[in-house]
Amino acid sequence: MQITAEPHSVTLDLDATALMVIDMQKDFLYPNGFGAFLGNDVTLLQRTIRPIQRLLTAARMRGLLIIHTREGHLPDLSDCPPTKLDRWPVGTRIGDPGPMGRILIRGEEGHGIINEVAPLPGEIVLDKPGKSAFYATDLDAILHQHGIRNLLITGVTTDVCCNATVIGANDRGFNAIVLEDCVSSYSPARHAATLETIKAQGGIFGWVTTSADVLHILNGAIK
Ligand code: TIU
Repeated sequence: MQITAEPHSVTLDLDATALMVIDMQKDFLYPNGFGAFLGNDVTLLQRTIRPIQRLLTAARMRGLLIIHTREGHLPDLSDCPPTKLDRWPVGTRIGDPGPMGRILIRGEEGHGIINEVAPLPGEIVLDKPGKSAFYATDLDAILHQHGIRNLLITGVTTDVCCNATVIGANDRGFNAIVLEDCVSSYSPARHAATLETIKAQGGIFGWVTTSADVLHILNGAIK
């Protein structure tokens, strides 16, 4: 099946396609989370919620593999390199007390996925200690086990964890297809620049499309 995308259309075998919902965590999206505490405008990220909800509904109907990720570390920080702590002021570092529990620590309130796109029982929830969903996780093995070749990329933020995952996917031989209305950044300029880079040079890292284009395909292919 061909899907409309930039820089050119892409063939999408739905049986070899997974939907990735990256880091839709309370600390990044809720007004009382860590992102907002740092002064970011979380409404920029919240605009992804509705289209991701619609996509999840269609993907569940079609039986697509769905993978949710959460960025976070172990409570003793044994999986967090000191270099990821030192460069920020005390009080804003991973593991410090934040508005919704310890910042980016597994099990804390802010680390949880927002209620609006909560995973259903049986869906994969992948905890990752890095920005890329491939770093120090079983993602590569999971995708091979399920015969996945294409990743539909949604979540936050466009420029950080989504981009890192797109680059990791491309290097490992997966097609990354980013849904531009389902990803967002705290910076509209970085969001736009990231999408521009992904689709540059004939699709140097992958493709950019919209949820409407994907829904068109999914809804026409309900089993
Ligand atoms: N998930 C993700 O993108 N983590 C970040 O730290 N993003 C920022 O934009 N800071």
